[in-house]
Amino acid sequence: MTVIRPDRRHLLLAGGALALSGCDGLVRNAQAQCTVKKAEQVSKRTQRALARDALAPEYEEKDISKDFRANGSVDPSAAEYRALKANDFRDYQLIVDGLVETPLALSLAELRGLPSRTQITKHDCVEGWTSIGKWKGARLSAVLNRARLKPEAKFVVFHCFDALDQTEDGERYYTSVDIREAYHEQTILAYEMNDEILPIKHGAPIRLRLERQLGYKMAKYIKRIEAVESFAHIGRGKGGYWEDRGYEWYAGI
Ligand SMILES: Nc1nc2c(c(=O)[nH]1)N[C@H]1C(S)=C(S)[C@@H](COP(=O)(O)O)O[C@H]1N2
Ligand SMILES: [Mo]
Repeated sequence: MTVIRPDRRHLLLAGGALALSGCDGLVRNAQAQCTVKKAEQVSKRTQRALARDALAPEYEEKDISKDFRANGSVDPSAAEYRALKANDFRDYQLIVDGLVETPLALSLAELRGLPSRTQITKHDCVEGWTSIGKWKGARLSAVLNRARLKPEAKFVVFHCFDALDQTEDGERYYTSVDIREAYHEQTILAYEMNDEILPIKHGAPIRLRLERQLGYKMAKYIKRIEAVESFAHIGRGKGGYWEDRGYEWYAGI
């Protein structure tokens, strides 16, 4: 009986365990090798997936910074924002649109009713300072599940109320993440900081928290979340206000 050696190159090219249906047709010895290879590939893929989805470190109450720094916009002057603020954000609605089956307009009460997460994490700004804070918010995954992303959606873009130059027609802050980051467990739309309603200077009524990237990815004053296939049509096309000015799009810490 001839033992057919599994073609290594073929196995590598197959790229994923699911594509490796070839094991079945092989004689026993080759089948065993094939199965081992399959298991190795699955474990490599799992390791990569775990590294990508790993949780950022979380801290204890005692670690919370006494004076969490505020940065960038700290009190948007846009008329639309000031009007909402004047009424304690009772009329605020988070718009979720773009490549979704069900566009949403969620009130703060609705956001508070969604599955939430609380996390004490370290914020790391590209300018070289860090602060530790406690955040509570709706899981972005819950919001996106409700809106039902279309299969073409690859990124979500956060459109904010503020312009850094504080003029009415100034370019508004925006940034974006891919769907995988959007679904990460620590990606939340925070409405509370240190057990209190999110303060204006930290992004009221809603700011993004994701904990494995730098501060500039964490949009404050979110007005609208847009699911897109590409961000070529937004701003200068690099996926964010600072990204358009030379910062990395993936700002891993
Ligand atoms: N809308 C908006 N979001 C923003 C910014 C901004 O100017 N506008 N600055 C970013 C930067 S550079 C940092 S470090 C954090 C600061 O968040 P904090 O004010 O809560 O510390 O917000 C980020 N998100
Ligand atoms: Mo920052």
